[in-house]
Amino acid sequence: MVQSLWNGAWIAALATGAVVIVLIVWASIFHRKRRAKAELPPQVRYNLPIEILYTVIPLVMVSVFFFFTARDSETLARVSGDAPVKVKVEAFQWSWRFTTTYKGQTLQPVAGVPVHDYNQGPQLVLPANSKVEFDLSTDDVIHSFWVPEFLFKRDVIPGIPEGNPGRKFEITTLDKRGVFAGRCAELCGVDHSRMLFSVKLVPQAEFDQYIATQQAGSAQ
Ligand SMILES: [Cu+2]
Repeated sequence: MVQSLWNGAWIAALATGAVVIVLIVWASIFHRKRRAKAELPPQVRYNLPIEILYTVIPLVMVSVFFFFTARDSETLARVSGDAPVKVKVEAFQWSWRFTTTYKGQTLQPVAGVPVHDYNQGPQLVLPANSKVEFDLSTDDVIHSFWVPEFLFKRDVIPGIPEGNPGRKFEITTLDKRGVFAGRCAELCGVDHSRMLFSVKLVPQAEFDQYIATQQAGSAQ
């Protein structure tokens, strides 16, 4: 959905740009000032039909953009509440703490420190092709949770109380395995660029195994 919104916005912007450029070129070639004539060309001031056209066309264009953006962001912001995996994301200067809850079990948090390479940052393990609900919070400044491969980004804003729907979002993870880079996308201080993490997507069976080993580890 994000990809098609992005593509559609580019096509619309390029089409608008093409029309504008063609009109500019056409006007500058065919409506140059004639050397022999010094008088003003015909004026279109107070020409009601043309002024209505100038107003209506941009309004229609903006409305179309707005319609698709509002429609898609409404869908993207929806949280069903029935995601099997829930992740509490705590952003801080300058890393992340992830606490995963799965089937009623909450794992030990995974926390990181500022690093130069996302592979060294804290790693969030998630099942592939599964619904995951995120709850974002921070105690210091505004951060932004961003996994570029997910085509989704959400600001982490301090001061939003727990349970507020504005902290939550839900995605269905990609249907492939791999380790994907994650970063903070809001300039949040001196080590902002080192606020890196990774998301590892694994098949469901491997995720269950991971949960089991984590629980065994935390029980000792
Ligand atoms: Cu940050």
